[in-house]
Amino acid sequence: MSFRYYYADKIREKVPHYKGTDEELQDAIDDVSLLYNSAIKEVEVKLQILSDDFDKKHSYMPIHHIQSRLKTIESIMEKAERYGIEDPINNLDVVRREILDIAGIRVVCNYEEDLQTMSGLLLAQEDIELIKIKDYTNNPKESGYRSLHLVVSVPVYLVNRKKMVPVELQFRSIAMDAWASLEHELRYKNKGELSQDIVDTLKECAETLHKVDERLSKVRHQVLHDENKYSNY
Ligand code: 0O2
Repeated sequence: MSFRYYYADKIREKVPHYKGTDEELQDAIDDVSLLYNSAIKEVEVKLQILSDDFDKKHSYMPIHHIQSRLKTIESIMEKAERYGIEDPINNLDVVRREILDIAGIRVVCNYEEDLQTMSGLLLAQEDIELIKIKDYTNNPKESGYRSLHLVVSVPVYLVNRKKMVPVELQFRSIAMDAWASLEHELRYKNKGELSQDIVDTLKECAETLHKVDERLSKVRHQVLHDENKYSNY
């Protein structure tokens, strides 16, 4: 993943209020990109190592796949304005303090119970600091969405300094990931507006998938002849 993919002259028209030169704007953007991309890499490696060790110890990999993304500068500015940050492009320090999902990682696990296992293992690491947790696994959102959201702070070591950088992690089951992608696309295609009928149907689908997740988990334990094999983590 390259960190130098924004170019100040191209985004200048999107942030006309920036007070510095093009070089300063490019520098500021590169700084943000380098830090947040590095933080994503650090956390991805940690998760990969945990998954590999899990496989070695239990012949089982809890993580199905991992996706990551860096918010675009336009999306960061849009969110900053929504958060009421004044003149965000000239106040990037405030933006970085307030917007905690500039770096985002989605951890898609095989079974719902793996969300707690993997998030717990990550949080137990001494250089990981928990900033925020939103647990929608047992308390789904109105839409039916279930996931475990964490914001953690991770150290990034640069040439002459260490920076703690926030990363948002979304832990989801495969079933909920499929639902969330489709629901997000439908909402996006319809500019966020869906009829009550559709909203209700999507919620029912989410509930059905949650029941399927629970059943699959039971089947897994029956097959393994073990009620709570990984609960010690
Ligand atoms: P993207 O590009 O997916 O990241 P906050 O971000 O904290 O200001 P909120 O809504 O309180 O706002 O945060 P929350 O609940 O942690 O949710 C943020 C992200 O979770 C969203 O990011 C989605 O990725 C996902 N999400 C939350 N609710 C739903 C839902 O009902 N359906 C789907 N499909 N996804 C959801 P963004 O902001 O959409 O952008």
